[in-house]
Amino acid sequence: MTITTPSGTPVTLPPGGLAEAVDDEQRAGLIEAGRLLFARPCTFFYASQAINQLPPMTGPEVAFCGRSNVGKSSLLNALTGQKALARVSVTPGRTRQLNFFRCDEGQLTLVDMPGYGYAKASKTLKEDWQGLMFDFLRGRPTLRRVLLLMDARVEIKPADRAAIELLSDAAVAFQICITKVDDVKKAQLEKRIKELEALVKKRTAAHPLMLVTSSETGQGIPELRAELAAVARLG
Ligand SMILES: Nc1nc2c(ncn2[C@@H]2O[C@H](COP(=O)(O)OP(=O)(O)OP(=O)(O)O)[C@@H](O)[C@H]2O)c(=O)[nH]1
Ligand SMILES: [Mg+2]
Repeated sequence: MTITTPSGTPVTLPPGGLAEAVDDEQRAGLIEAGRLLFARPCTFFYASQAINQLPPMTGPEVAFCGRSNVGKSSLLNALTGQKALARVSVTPGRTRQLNFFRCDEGQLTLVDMPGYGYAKASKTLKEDWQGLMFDFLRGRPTLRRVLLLMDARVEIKPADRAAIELLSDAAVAFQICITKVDDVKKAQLEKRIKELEALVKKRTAAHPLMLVTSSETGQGIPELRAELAAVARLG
C-alpha cells in the first residue's frame, strides 16, 4: 500500500506500523495514513451488555482496555477529535458496557471497554462487566489488537499484571499505551516505561512499540492514529 506524504513523496507503508518504519518517509506516510483515517467520521453504533449480544463481525476491531479511570474513553475522544463521543468519568467505573464505534465507514471498529480493578463496585456488578470484558477479549476473532492502557501516574497494579497474563495466555495481540503523561515528570515517565518494558519483554503477544500519550495535550495521538491505520489496512 502506498500513500503520498504531505511533502508530496509517495511511500510504501510497512504493514507492521511504526515499529517497522525504516526511515522518516515511511514514518511520515504512516502518520499521514492515521491522520486521514481519523479525519473521516467515527460514530457510536452499538452497546453491548452481554456476550451473546455483540454486533456482527464486519471488519478489524481494536479494543481499549485498562484499569478503571485510566483514560480509555478520553483517549477515544482525543483520537477522533470528538469531545463527547465516549463518556468520560468524573467517578471511576463509568463505562459499564462494551461501546462500539465505527470509523471511516467500517474500515476500523473501536471498542470502549469497562475498566477493571474498580474497588468500590459491588461484587456482582464487577463480575458482570469484568466477565463481559474478559469474555470479549478471549473470543472475538475480528479483534486485531488490544490497547492496554496504563496510567503514567499510577504504579502497575496486580490487576494490570493479571490483564497482561490473560492476553498473553489467550494469544491476543496487545500494545501498551501509557496515558496521562502530561501529569508526570520526565524521570517518573522513564521509570514507568522501563518497568513496563521489563513486564512485557518476554511476551510474544505484546507489540514491540509502546505508545506514550496524553489526551489533554495530544501527545502521542498522531502515532496512535498511525498504528490504528496500519491495523485497519491489514483488514
Ligand atoms: N491529566 C490528564 N487526565 C486525564 C487524561 N485522560 C483522562 N484523564 C482524566 O481521567 C479521568 C478518567 O477518564 P476516563 O476517560 O473516563 O477513563 P476510563 O478509563 O474511560 O474510565 P472508566 O470508564 O470508568 O473505566 C477523567 O477525570 C479524565 O479527565 C490525560 O491525558 N491527562
Ligand atoms: Mg470509560
